[in-house]
Order: sequence, then C-alpha cells, then structure tokens
Amino acid sequence: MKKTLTAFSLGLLTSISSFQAMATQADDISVSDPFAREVPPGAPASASFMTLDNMSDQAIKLVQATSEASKIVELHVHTNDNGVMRMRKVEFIEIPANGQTVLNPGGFHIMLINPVTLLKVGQTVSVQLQFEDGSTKQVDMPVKSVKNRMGNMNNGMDHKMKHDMSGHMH
Ligand SMILES: [Cu+2]
Repeated sequence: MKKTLTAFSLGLLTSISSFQAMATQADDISVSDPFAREVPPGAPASASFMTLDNMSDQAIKLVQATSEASKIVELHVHTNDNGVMRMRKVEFIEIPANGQTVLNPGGFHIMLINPVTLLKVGQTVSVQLQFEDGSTKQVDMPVKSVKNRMGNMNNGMDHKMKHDMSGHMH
C-alpha cells in the first residue's frame, strides 16, 4: 500500500514538473503597479489599470478579464477623436515580445461595469487576467483615487459613464 502511494506521488510530481516546463503566457507576464479607480457607491463603472511586462520572445494577448467586483468586465481603450475622448471595447490588449504595455487612465484599461462591491480607497479588488492560451493570472490591487492625480479626469469620467450606459442599454 505504501509503495503504491509513493509511486503515485512520484508520477504526480513528474507530471507537475513537465507541465511547469512549458511556461504559460500567464507565467511570462509580470504585473506591476495595479490599481482600481475609486468610484462613489452605485457608480455605473470603474476601471483598473496596471503595467504588463512580457518576458517572452513572443507577443502575448490579454483576451479577457473577470472580477468578483463586477459581472461585466471589458477590455477598453481610449481614443482622442478630434479632442473628444472616447472609449471602445477591444478584443484583446497585446503585450509585445520582451516589451511592455501600460494600462492607464486615458489609454487601455479594464472596465468594471456596474460594480457590485464597494470601490473605495483602502479596499482591495481582484481581477483575473486571461491570456490567449487560456492561462490566467490573478491580480490583487488597491483602490486608488484617480481624480486627485489628474485634474481633468472628471470630465473624461462623465463621458465614459455616458458611453457605458448607452452601450449597455440594449
Ligand atoms: Cu472603459
């Protein structure tokens, strides 16, 4: 009986290590400075931001994100359309080979639509990132106040919220 168990454990260990030898895309991505934007209770949307570094020789696509903080989570980008800040959903966010993609206010972001948990400074939010190969990475991030750091974010945020509301009214 003991022998069988040992053999089983060894087999398991072998399969785990051979699995780890094949690095997943999630393993090749390093996340730094993640944070979510503080919003008042009942706000239609918030967003999360972070820096993604790709340590592999191949471009990696972030294809989806989920969070317990929000049922609808979308990958978004801001564009400056003749001075009007707009945002739209994107199918993926690419991190170049051996390169970096920064998600920040005014650029790429992970939109948390109709958040169900309180997004207040001092709270922590978890977002799961999913990459093209199906591998996932959990990112725990603090909630920060963005408007204090960027004076003109209020206007931009009004735009965002209107956009989101109209985008989800069907
Ligand atoms: Cu957005």
